[in-house]
Amino acid sequence: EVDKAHRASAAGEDAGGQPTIFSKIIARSVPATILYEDDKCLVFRDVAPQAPVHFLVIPKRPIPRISHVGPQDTELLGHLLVVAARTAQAEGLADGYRLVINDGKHGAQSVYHLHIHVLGGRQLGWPPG
Ligand code: IU
Repeated sequence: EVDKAHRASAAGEDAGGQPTIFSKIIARSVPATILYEDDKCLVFRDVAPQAPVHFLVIPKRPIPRISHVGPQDTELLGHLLVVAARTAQAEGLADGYRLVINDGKHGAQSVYHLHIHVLGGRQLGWPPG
């Protein structure tokens, strides 16, 4: 099971063996509004925003989900958080914002390429649904 997940991850594929839409956004074969890019990550606006500002921070290396990470991912995950915070600042979210990572079925994850949601620009409620 672990081997299967690692093979899928290395290939940028979901559980069904298909490349995810986010691999296509990284490859520029599907358009997106890109806010930031470096050698390790890409930041783009969510196509169905749930707040006035809603963008996604994704690693270029296609880790399928947060529950699949290991110690080798520590530096990359830290980088994604720093980029999320810096992009939130650049987007003017001085009054605060929320980071969300959905994992698996109960987490309502729909795209199996790890992504950090950043939502802001309005008062958010708690707890989430
Ligand atoms: P989730 O955490 O896997 O549920 O979030 C996937 C997000 O990806 C969701 O907010 C979608 O609106 C978003 N998204 C996108 O921005 N562009 C796309 O082409 C697709 C999904 I498909």
